[in-house]
Amino acid sequence: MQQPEERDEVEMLSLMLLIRRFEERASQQYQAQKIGGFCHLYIGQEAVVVGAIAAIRPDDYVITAYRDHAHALARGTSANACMAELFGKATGCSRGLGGSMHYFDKERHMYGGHAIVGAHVPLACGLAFACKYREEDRVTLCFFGDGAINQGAFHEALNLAALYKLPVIFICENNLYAMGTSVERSTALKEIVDRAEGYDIPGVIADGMNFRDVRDKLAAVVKSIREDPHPAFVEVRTYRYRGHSMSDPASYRTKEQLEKYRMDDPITRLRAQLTREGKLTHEQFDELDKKAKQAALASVKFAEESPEPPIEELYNYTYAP
Ligand SMILES: Cc1ncc(C[n+]2csc(CCOP(=O)(O)OP(=O)(O)O)c2C)c(N)n1
Ligand SMILES: [Mg+2]
Repeated sequence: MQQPEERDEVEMLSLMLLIRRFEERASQQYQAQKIGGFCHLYIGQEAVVVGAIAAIRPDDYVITAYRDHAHALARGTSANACMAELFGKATGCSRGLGGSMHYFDKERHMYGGHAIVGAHVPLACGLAFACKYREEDRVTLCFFGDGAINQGAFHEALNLAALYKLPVIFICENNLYAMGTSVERSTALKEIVDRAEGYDIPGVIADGMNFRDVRDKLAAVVKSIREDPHPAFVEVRTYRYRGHSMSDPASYRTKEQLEKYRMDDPITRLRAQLTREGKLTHEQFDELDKKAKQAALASVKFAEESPEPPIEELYNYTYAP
């Protein structure tokens, strides 16, 4: 089987570029009022999900909160299906009925897209329990923000995961803010990773601006879980360049702070690493970026030309039959 470090890093860089260019287009289409409802962009955090995906197999499970475009794209859901979902079209990955916060792709084991902060953390335990019960060696990656760690559901889930030794990795994407509230104002602990210790779950910190650090830390955790099922916690330190959602001017933080993280951009960093090592030329990078931009643009055309879901669909899929 392919080992994580063998996953082509150039391919992973292209994936980060696709995510970034897709979201830039989504932002533009939102401003043009082609997209309704909420829309939370992931720009700046790309190395977190791409690093994590590089450490797992396609049959492992992924579940996340509402900042979910990147998680679906990283799992291989097409840019077309993702953009069509934002447009509320029938060709979207949730048939146009979910929108930005409720992406879903069962075939690729991407189990949402969940809008209630912390509510999907127990669901991750359910997914992991199912895998363990069926004696499969799959791991479940559960992504959530720094804002979720003070929710009751989060604590109940970690406790049960530890008791049942569930093969689940809790990945806290610590981007320093939950809406406009900084993590220092919401959380008494200095280091979020210490939350795991209270449940006897091993914890590790990864640099979310560095693809290789995220991939390598995750790969080590995944390896130990496959050998002997247990939960783990990874705090990934990252930053979102945009506001919480499209309607947030992000005036609660300084220009200097944003600039500091932009200078440490995850795409620029991986590009520089690969260029320095002679694995990527400037021309090749430009070509990858051009392809990502074309895919994002084509997804807008696809979404625009796709049909609306039929009105009879409106009340379908709300409850399981
Ligand atoms: C239970 C609940 N309370 C409040 C909200 C409103 N809300 C939406 S996002 C959010 C902040 C969450 O921040 P974080 O978990 O750090 O994720 P990030 O947006 O940084 O990715 C809040 C409070 C919600 N969706 N669910
Ligand atoms: Mg946050």
